[in-house]
Amino acid sequence: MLKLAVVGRQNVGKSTFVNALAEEERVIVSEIPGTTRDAVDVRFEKDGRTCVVIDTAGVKKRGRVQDSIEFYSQSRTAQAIRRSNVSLLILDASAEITKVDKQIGDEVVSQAKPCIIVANKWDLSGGQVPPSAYEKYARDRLRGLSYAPISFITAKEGRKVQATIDLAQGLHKRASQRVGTGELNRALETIRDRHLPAMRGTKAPKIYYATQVASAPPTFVIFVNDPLLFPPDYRRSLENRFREYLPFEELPVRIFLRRRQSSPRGEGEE
Ligand SMILES: Nc1nc2c(ncn2[C@@H]2O[C@H](COP(=O)(O)OP(=O)(O)OP(=O)(O)O)[C@@H](O)[C@H]2O)c(=O)[nH]1
Ligand SMILES: [Mg+2]
Repeated sequence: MLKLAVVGRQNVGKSTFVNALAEEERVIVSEIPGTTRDAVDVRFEKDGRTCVVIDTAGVKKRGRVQDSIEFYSQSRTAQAIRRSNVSLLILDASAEITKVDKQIGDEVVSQAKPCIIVANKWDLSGGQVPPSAYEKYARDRLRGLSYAPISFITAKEGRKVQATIDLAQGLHKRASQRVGTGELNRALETIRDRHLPAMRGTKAPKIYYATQVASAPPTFVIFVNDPLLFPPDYRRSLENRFREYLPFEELPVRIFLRRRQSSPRGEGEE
């Protein structure tokens, strides 16, 4: 079942989005920041399928002394993300992307959740801002979420709301799938042949084979001669290659490197 966490800072239009989705007024919307006080599960049927959307209280900018309401909304947001299978990070496209937006994005990344960056209030741009320019800006600000697709919506008019849900449904479905060992290791061979990390000292890094150990998020173990020969930036690039060469485009993937003396399948040997 699709379970969406609708997260973001105050007043960006989260509750408006939830109502547009449910096609009725299920939660309170107002121009006053801090309208939603607690996370609520809104359950509805879509195309004969049950779907749950978690509307959350907007996260407020952190004060110098954090008050209990701020702390509460942050931890409730983290909790909603945990309970979801896809998170929707709602942004107000007519305003700057702030530190709070980034913090919430980082929470999504650390939980390795499929995510859509939702640029809401697109009507207010009045056709002046090309989507590609906004996307560039958002990607620059939300570095960790590089895997997440962006959707431009006007929740108030229900525009692109359905398309966003269809996208979420697709992400959820693909995040739950497993690839066969054959396909996985063919992709790994290509990656290994094209992009090996540079040699460190005298020892050459070697990649033997991989196995998928979990889905949602897709999680892999790659057996190598020595994990220490694979620096963090190479590990990140491996994640990008996995998205590129396997059907995990636009999804978070987790990769663990594990030591193995040599490949039992005889691969990766000179
Ligand atoms: N122009 C425009 N205004 C919007 C849009 N979506 C929401 N709004 C307005 O933005 C204000 C805040 O909307 P809410 O849905 O209450 O925002 P929220 O994110 O749930 O806010 P909190 O619950 O306080 O965190 C309201 O005045 C909405 O009418 C949109 O697509 N375009
Ligand atoms: Mg709200």
